[in-house]
Amino acid sequence: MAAKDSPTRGVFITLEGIEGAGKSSCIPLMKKYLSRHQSQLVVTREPGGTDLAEAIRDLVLGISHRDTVETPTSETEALLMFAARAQHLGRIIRPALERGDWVICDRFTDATIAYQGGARGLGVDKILTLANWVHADLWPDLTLFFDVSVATGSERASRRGPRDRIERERQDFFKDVRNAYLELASRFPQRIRRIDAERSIASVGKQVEIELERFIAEREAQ
Ligand code: Z5A
Repeated sequence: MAAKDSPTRGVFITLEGIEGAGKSSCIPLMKKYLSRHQSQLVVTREPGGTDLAEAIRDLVLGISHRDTVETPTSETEALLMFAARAQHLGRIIRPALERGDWVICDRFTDATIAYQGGARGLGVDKILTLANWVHADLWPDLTLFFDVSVATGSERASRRGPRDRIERERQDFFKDVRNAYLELASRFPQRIRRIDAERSIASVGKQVEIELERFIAEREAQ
């Protein structure tokens, strides 16, 4: 089922939140729900989604070279996120949407606005300049923002094993990230839907289904 205003374009859904918010845990449920409405689903993530973008992910998160690579400056971090994004858009996201597929992407430019623009202090304008260069014509149709307190997110993330370079940031950093997301959600209430991710997995899943149902009904009514 493609957008009515553009019969061949698919739908672009993104997931956002601080670390440990529970985004990734909801993807199987989303796939199951959306497959009732759309058979062609592409599930992907950022930074990453292609071999080159995954290599950039390893570099920027300090995964394979944890102790050997120098720490990127905030500007370098933002530019690497957009280098990975440009590749991901060109090789995976745009071709999928052009085929009419629906794309679920774990993080996108809202994450750069929240992490590098907000918490790293680069400001929203610099991030939007890069976004306008790389994807001025393409923003998500729907963003689910999984909102949890920093304490809950951190406790959940700690269950998963070793933390990457960004996950090892101080608690205040994640408070700034969360505040930036809350501001984005209040600025774009139509696109960004807040999920109360403090609740149980089952309850979060229910809220996600309600938001997807609402989104699909709104599209069909257009
Ligand atoms: N980053 C950036 O800085 N700029 C950018 O532009 C982009 C990214 C795109 C990697 O992202 C890092 O890159 C990320 C932001 C930065 N760093 N941080 N922080 P990522 O999305 O790949 O990694 P992540 O944010 O660290 O994902 P995450 O911690 O895996 O979060 P999650 O997917 O939201 O959580 P989860 O894996 O679904 O759940 C975590 C644990 O909690 C797991 O054990 C679950 O079973 C449990 N869980 C989940 N939901 C619940 C509920 N409701 N109740 C109880 N337990 C739960």
